Amino acid sequence: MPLAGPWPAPKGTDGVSCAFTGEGATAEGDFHYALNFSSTYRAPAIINIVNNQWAISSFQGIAAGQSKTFAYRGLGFGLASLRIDGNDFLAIYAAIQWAAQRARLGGGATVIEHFTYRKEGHSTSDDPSKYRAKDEPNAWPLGDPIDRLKQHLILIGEWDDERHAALEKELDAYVLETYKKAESLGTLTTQTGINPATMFEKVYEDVPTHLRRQRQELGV
Ligand SMILES: Cc1ncc(C[n+]2csc(CCOP(=O)(O)OP(=O)(O)O)c2C)c(N)n1
Repeated sequence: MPLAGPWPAPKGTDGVSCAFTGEGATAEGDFHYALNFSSTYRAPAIINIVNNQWAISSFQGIAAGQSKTFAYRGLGFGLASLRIDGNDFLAIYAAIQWAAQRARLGGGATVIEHFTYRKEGHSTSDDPSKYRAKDEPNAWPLGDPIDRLKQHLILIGEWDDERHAALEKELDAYVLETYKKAESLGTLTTQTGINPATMFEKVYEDVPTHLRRQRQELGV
Protein backbone atom coordinates (compact mmCIF):
# COMPACT_ATOMS: atom_id res chain seq x y z
CA MET A 1 0.00 0.00 0.00
CA PRO A 2 1.36 3.45 -0.89
CA LEU A 3 1.94 5.72 2.08
CA ALA A 4 -0.79 8.27 2.66
CA GLY A 5 0.30 11.72 1.52
CA PRO A 6 -0.40 14.56 -0.83
CA TRP A 7 1.60 12.93 -3.64
CA PRO A 8 0.76 9.60 -5.27
CA ALA A 9 3.31 6.81 -5.61
CA PRO A 10 5.31 7.05 -8.88
CA LYS A 11 3.11 5.88 -11.74
CA GLY A 12 3.77 2.80 -13.87
CA THR A 13 7.25 2.10 -12.58
CA ASP A 14 8.95 0.92 -9.45
CA GLY A 15 12.28 2.45 -10.51
CA VAL A 16 14.28 4.38 -7.93
CA SER A 17 17.13 6.78 -8.72
CA CYS A 18 20.25 6.17 -6.64
CA ALA A 19 22.81 8.99 -6.81
CA PHE A 20 26.20 9.35 -5.11
CA THR A 21 28.17 12.48 -4.28
CA GLY A 22 31.21 13.29 -2.16
CA GLU A 23 30.83 15.38 1.01
CA GLY A 24 32.86 18.19 -0.59
CA ALA A 25 30.41 18.51 -3.50
CA THR A 26 27.52 19.05 -1.07
CA ALA A 27 28.86 22.60 -0.68
CA GLU A 28 27.86 23.24 -4.32
CA GLY A 29 24.45 24.75 -5.09
CA ASP A 30 23.51 21.85 -7.40
CA PHE A 31 23.34 19.50 -4.42
CA HIS A 32 20.75 21.74 -2.78
CA TYR A 33 18.71 21.98 -5.99
CA ALA A 34 18.60 18.17 -5.95
CA LEU A 35 17.36 18.12 -2.35
CA ASN A 36 14.80 20.81 -3.08
CA PHE A 37 13.54 19.00 -6.20
CA SER A 38 13.37 15.68 -4.34
CA SER A 39 11.45 17.22 -1.49
CA THR A 40 9.02 19.26 -3.61
CA TYR A 41 8.16 16.44 -6.04
CA ARG A 42 8.53 13.58 -3.55
CA ALA A 43 11.01 11.98 -5.96
CA PRO A 44 11.68 8.23 -5.65
CA ALA A 45 15.38 8.86 -5.06
CA ILE A 46 18.23 7.87 -2.78
CA ILE A 47 20.79 10.62 -2.34
CA ASN A 48 24.01 9.11 -1.01
CA ILE A 49 26.77 11.28 0.41
CA VAL A 50 30.07 9.43 0.66
CA ASN A 51 31.78 11.29 3.49
CA ASN A 52 35.37 10.10 3.14
CA GLN A 53 36.43 13.17 5.18
CA TRP A 54 38.70 14.68 2.54
CA ALA A 55 37.72 16.58 -0.64
CA ILE A 56 41.23 16.41 -2.13
CA SER A 57 43.01 18.63 0.48
CA SER A 58 39.89 20.13 2.13
CA PHE A 59 38.84 18.57 5.43
CA GLN A 60 35.14 17.68 5.71
CA GLY A 61 34.64 20.45 8.31
CA ILE A 62 35.05 23.04 5.55
CA ALA A 63 32.24 21.71 3.34
CA ALA A 64 30.06 21.01 6.40
CA GLY A 65 30.14 24.68 7.38
CA GLN A 66 27.72 25.12 10.25
CA SER A 67 25.88 21.87 9.62
CA LYS A 68 26.42 19.26 12.34
CA THR A 69 26.60 16.37 9.86
CA PHE A 70 26.02 15.97 6.13
CA ALA A 71 22.87 13.91 6.73
CA TYR A 72 21.59 16.91 8.67
CA ARG A 73 21.25 18.84 5.41
CA GLY A 74 18.39 16.59 4.26
CA LEU A 75 16.39 17.34 7.41
CA GLY A 76 16.04 21.00 6.43
CA PHE A 77 14.16 19.85 3.33
CA GLY A 78 11.97 17.47 5.30
CA LEU A 79 13.72 14.42 3.84
CA ALA A 80 14.35 11.21 5.77
CA SER A 81 18.07 11.37 6.53
CA LEU A 82 20.38 8.67 7.85
CA ARG A 83 24.03 8.63 8.86
CA ILE A 84 25.58 5.19 8.71
CA ASP A 85 28.92 3.41 9.07
CA GLY A 86 30.10 3.57 5.47
CA ASN A 87 32.55 0.72 6.03
CA ASP A 88 29.82 -1.70 7.09
CA PHE A 89 28.53 -3.45 3.97
CA LEU A 90 25.47 -4.86 5.73
CA ALA A 91 24.50 -1.46 7.16
CA ILE A 92 24.71 0.06 3.67
CA TYR A 93 22.67 -2.77 2.18
CA ALA A 94 19.97 -2.44 4.84
CA ALA A 95 19.77 1.36 4.59
CA ILE A 96 19.53 1.34 0.78
CA GLN A 97 16.90 -1.41 0.84
CA TRP A 98 14.85 0.54 3.37
CA ALA A 99 15.12 3.76 1.35
CA ALA A 100 14.24 2.00 -1.93
CA GLN A 101 11.16 0.37 -0.43
CA ARG A 102 10.08 3.67 1.09
CA ALA A 103 10.51 5.43 -2.28
CA ARG A 104 8.48 2.70 -4.06
CA LEU A 105 5.67 3.17 -1.56
CA GLY A 106 5.54 6.88 -2.41
CA GLY A 107 7.42 8.04 0.69
CA GLY A 108 9.87 10.15 -1.32
CA ALA A 109 13.60 10.58 -1.18
CA THR A 110 16.08 9.54 1.50
CA VAL A 111 19.47 11.11 2.18
CA ILE A 112 22.14 8.68 3.39
CA GLU A 113 25.51 9.88 4.70
CA HIS A 114 28.08 7.09 4.51
CA PHE A 115 30.74 7.92 7.10
CA THR A 116 34.07 6.54 5.92
CA TYR A 117 37.70 7.53 5.40
CA ARG A 118 39.99 7.89 2.40
CA LYS A 119 43.28 6.29 3.40
CA GLU A 120 45.08 6.87 0.11
CA GLY A 121 45.40 9.98 -2.04
CA HIS A 122 42.48 11.53 -3.95
CA SER A 123 44.21 10.47 -7.19
CA THR A 124 47.61 9.16 -8.25
CA SER A 125 48.84 12.76 -8.57
CA ASP A 126 47.76 13.69 -5.03
CA ASP A 127 50.14 13.54 -2.04
CA PRO A 128 48.06 13.51 1.20
CA SER A 129 51.18 13.92 3.40
CA LYS A 130 51.21 17.56 2.23
CA TYR A 131 47.97 18.41 4.02
CA ARG A 132 47.36 15.90 6.82
CA ALA A 133 49.38 14.17 9.51
CA LYS A 134 51.37 11.28 8.06
CA ASP A 135 50.06 8.75 10.58
CA GLU A 136 46.42 9.84 10.30
CA PRO A 137 45.40 6.89 8.07
CA ASN A 138 46.71 4.45 10.70
CA ALA A 139 44.49 6.01 13.38
CA TRP A 140 41.24 5.28 11.48
CA PRO A 141 39.38 2.85 13.74
CA LEU A 142 36.62 1.51 11.49
CA GLY A 143 38.70 -0.80 9.32
CA ASP A 144 38.41 -1.83 5.69
CA PRO A 145 34.90 -2.63 4.40
CA ILE A 146 35.93 -5.67 2.36
CA ASP A 147 37.99 -7.10 5.19
CA ARG A 148 35.15 -6.56 7.66
CA LEU A 149 32.63 -8.31 5.41
CA LYS A 150 35.10 -11.14 4.81
CA GLN A 151 35.65 -11.64 8.56
CA HIS A 152 31.91 -11.58 9.20
CA LEU A 153 31.19 -14.17 6.50
CA ILE A 154 33.99 -16.43 7.76
CA LEU A 155 32.63 -16.13 11.30
CA ILE A 156 29.16 -17.31 10.24
CA GLY A 157 30.65 -20.14 8.17
CA GLU A 158 29.72 -18.75 4.73
CA TRP A 159 33.24 -17.98 3.45
CA ASP A 160 36.91 -18.92 3.84
CA ASP A 161 40.39 -17.59 3.07
CA GLU A 162 40.89 -19.91 0.08
CA ARG A 163 37.70 -18.79 -1.66
CA HIS A 164 38.56 -15.18 -0.86
CA ALA A 165 42.02 -15.49 -2.43
CA ALA A 166 40.52 -17.16 -5.53
CA LEU A 167 37.89 -14.43 -5.92
CA GLU A 168 40.54 -11.72 -5.52
CA LYS A 169 42.62 -13.34 -8.27
CA GLU A 170 39.59 -13.63 -10.55
CA LEU A 171 38.57 -9.98 -9.97
CA ASP A 172 42.14 -8.69 -10.46
CA ALA A 173 42.25 -10.47 -13.83
CA TYR A 174 38.84 -9.05 -14.76
CA VAL A 175 39.90 -5.48 -13.90
CA LEU A 176 43.14 -5.84 -15.87
CA GLU A 177 41.31 -7.27 -18.88
CA THR A 178 38.69 -4.48 -18.80
CA TYR A 179 41.42 -1.85 -18.43
CA LYS A 180 43.21 -3.20 -21.51
CA LYS A 181 39.94 -3.25 -23.45
CA ALA A 182 39.26 0.38 -22.47
CA GLU A 183 42.79 1.38 -23.42
CA SER A 184 42.40 -0.25 -26.82
CA LEU A 185 39.62 2.28 -27.56
CA GLY A 186 42.20 5.07 -27.21
CA THR A 187 43.80 7.21 -24.51
CA LEU A 188 44.68 10.88 -24.13
CA THR A 189 47.95 10.25 -25.93
CA THR A 190 46.64 7.98 -28.70
CA GLN A 191 43.98 8.40 -31.37
CA THR A 192 40.63 7.28 -30.04
CA GLY A 193 38.89 6.52 -33.32
CA ILE A 194 35.70 7.68 -31.59
CA ASN A 195 33.72 10.36 -33.38
CA PRO A 196 33.65 13.46 -31.07
CA ALA A 197 30.08 14.12 -32.26
CA THR A 198 28.93 11.25 -30.04
CA MET A 199 29.43 13.36 -26.90
CA PHE A 200 26.52 15.51 -28.01
CA GLU A 201 24.23 12.58 -28.71
CA LYS A 202 21.78 10.47 -26.68
CA VAL A 203 21.54 12.86 -23.72
CA TYR A 204 18.91 15.42 -24.69
CA GLU A 205 15.85 14.86 -26.87
CA ASP A 206 15.95 18.57 -27.72
CA VAL A 207 19.59 19.66 -27.68
CA PRO A 208 19.96 22.98 -25.79
CA THR A 209 21.22 25.98 -27.78
CA HIS A 210 24.56 26.24 -25.96
CA LEU A 211 25.41 22.62 -26.79
CA ARG A 212 24.34 23.07 -30.43
CA ARG A 213 26.66 26.06 -30.58
CA GLN A 214 29.54 24.08 -29.05
CA ARG A 215 29.00 21.30 -31.58
CA GLN A 216 29.07 23.86 -34.40
CA GLU A 217 32.31 25.34 -33.04
CA LEU A 218 33.85 21.87 -32.97
CA GLY A 219 32.67 21.31 -36.56
CA VAL A 220 31.31 17.81 -36.01
C1 LIG B 1 33.00 23.05 -9.49
C2 LIG B 1 34.29 22.30 -9.24
N1 LIG B 1 35.18 22.78 -8.34
C3 LIG B 1 36.31 22.12 -8.09
C4 LIG B 1 36.58 20.95 -8.74
C5 LIG B 1 37.91 20.20 -8.50
N2 LIG B 1 37.68 18.98 -7.75
C6 LIG B 1 37.64 17.78 -8.34
S1 LIG B 1 37.37 16.52 -7.26
C7 LIG B 1 37.30 17.62 -5.95
C8 LIG B 1 37.06 17.11 -4.56
C9 LIG B 1 35.73 16.45 -4.45
O1 LIG B 1 35.57 16.00 -3.13
P1 LIG B 1 34.29 15.22 -2.68
O2 LIG B 1 33.05 15.85 -3.22
O3 LIG B 1 34.35 15.06 -1.20
O4 LIG B 1 34.43 13.82 -3.42
P2 LIG B 1 35.58 12.70 -3.26
O5 LIG B 1 36.48 12.89 -4.44
O6 LIG B 1 36.24 12.86 -1.95
O7 LIG B 1 34.82 11.42 -3.36
C10 LIG B 1 37.50 18.93 -6.39
C11 LIG B 1 37.54 20.12 -5.49
C12 LIG B 1 35.61 20.46 -9.66
N3 LIG B 1 35.79 19.30 -10.31
N4 LIG B 1 34.49 21.16 -9.90
